[in-house]
Amino acid sequence: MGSSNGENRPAVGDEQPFRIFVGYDVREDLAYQVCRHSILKRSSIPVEIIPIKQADLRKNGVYWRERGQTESTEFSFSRFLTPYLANFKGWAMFVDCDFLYLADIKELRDLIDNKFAVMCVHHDYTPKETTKMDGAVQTVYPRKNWSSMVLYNCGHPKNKVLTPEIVNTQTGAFLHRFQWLEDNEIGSVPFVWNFLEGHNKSVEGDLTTLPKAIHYTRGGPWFEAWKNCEFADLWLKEMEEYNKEAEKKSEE
Ligand SMILES: [Mn+2]
Repeated sequence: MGSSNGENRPAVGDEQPFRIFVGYDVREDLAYQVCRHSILKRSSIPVEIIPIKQADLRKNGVYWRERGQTESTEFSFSRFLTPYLANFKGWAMFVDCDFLYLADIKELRDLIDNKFAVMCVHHDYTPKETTKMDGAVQTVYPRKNWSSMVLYNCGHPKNKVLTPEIVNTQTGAFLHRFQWLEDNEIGSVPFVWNFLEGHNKSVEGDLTTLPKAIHYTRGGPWFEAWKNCEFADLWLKEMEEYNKEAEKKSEE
């Protein structure tokens, strides 16, 4: 099992799949399918991919909050049910559906350190100016985009806070800024695991800055308006592969 020898490694049995909860939105089914495909295809460890579907959560009585105007996706808040859905045991990952994986998820899982309650990319969104035009304020807030890909230490006592009751009633600021945690309980992973299309850049000649997971946070090629965005070709290639395999399966 790799070269890791730290005693902070999680107690993950080889046979237990790594659980990945993916935010699902009915308008972006294809994005979800392609994201899932990109993880499974490159993974050298067993993984279980579980879509977080709001309709199912509502049916099961674990999600009941009304949809607010600031919610851009169906999983804006339900994502924080990840530790609950993982039975508050072991580690599990949450990721938006607008990600494309280019690397083995094992590399990310191997970064897990039990001393943290969560781990994520610490994006720095300090704005140069807040643009105010016709009363429209650019939404810039601390820890923006941190919650889009999170490794949750589901068994960590601090994460017990994330009950359905709390997830359904707490503010966006409380949840998205991880306010149930102290700063030193939030571990950091390299930005290449949440490489923001249109924001992050690779440095020429520096292989450590090449994206391992592209986040089409502004919108991806599955939307007409974004079909020419950066890295669109990579996503479209993955989509073609997914389509071919789905077609083959339906013929069987
Ligand atoms: Mn996103």
